[in-house]
Amino acid sequence: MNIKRVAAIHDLSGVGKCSLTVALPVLCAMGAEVCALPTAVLSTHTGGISGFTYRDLTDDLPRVVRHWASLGLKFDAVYTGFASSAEQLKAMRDALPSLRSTDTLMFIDPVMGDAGKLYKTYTPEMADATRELCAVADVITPNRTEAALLTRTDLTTGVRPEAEIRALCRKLSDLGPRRVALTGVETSGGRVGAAAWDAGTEEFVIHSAPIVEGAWHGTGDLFASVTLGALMLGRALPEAVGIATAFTHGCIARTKLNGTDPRFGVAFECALGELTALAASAKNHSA
Ligand code: PXL
Repeated sequence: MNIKRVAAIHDLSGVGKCSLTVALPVLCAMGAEVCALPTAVLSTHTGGISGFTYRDLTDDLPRVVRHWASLGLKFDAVYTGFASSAEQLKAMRDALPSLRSTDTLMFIDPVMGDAGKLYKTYTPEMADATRELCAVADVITPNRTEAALLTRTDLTTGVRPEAEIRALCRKLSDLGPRRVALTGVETSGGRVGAAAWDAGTEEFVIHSAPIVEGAWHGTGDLFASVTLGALMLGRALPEAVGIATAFTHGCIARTKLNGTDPRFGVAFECALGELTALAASAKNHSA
């Protein structure tokens, strides 16, 4: 079986499971080869933890990409997330032609902020550069805050009419990507989940699970990584979003039960076998 290769361009935060420390195990469990290109190295992520160390790797990105290109490497997906600078986001865009072939999936998680605020190290210039990067994406996975920033609309919260969520997804796909997975979508009955929108087919679905009160760090990265893994196993976006929503909810619920500090990420490790089983069943179907 042909192993899919992903270029994962995110930060490496040593503590506080997010970004590469989530993307690597999740995508490997789903049968992909992950080539990591760190955008920064931090002692911890920046959400709710002070005193973190931060090494900006903006200068390294073009050099790594040049070396990879010189080796003739091609990627089935390019997966980007948390960046260090507007310059680095522009460099990601410039790097794409040498990383992609005609059928490479450009999967862009426009990481910028949450709960109505930019992350500590993000600037308005970085938000503009992220919007420009989304123009070359096939799939984007913003949360509600990031969707508002990308579309330059006001953030709305709580349960919203389905027509409003669909219109927001359409605005996001108007920026360039044909497919959108929008997270943090609340539905009635105390549920939250994600919408999947395909501007090509106009298909729109919302998958949700019960809300578990709390601020669950790294769950956007977990959701995006599982969604990408499922797409690479041949699932369509609506199904991939359903898988990622259920998996993310399971990890959050387990973390709540465990009672660990939510700033340090959710308990996903013991559930990686579920993702491997999914990959094994895809392999059996295609065998
Ligand atoms: O999960 C998003 C994220 C990724 N990387 C770093 C972060 C955050 C959110 O706070 O700080 C370094």
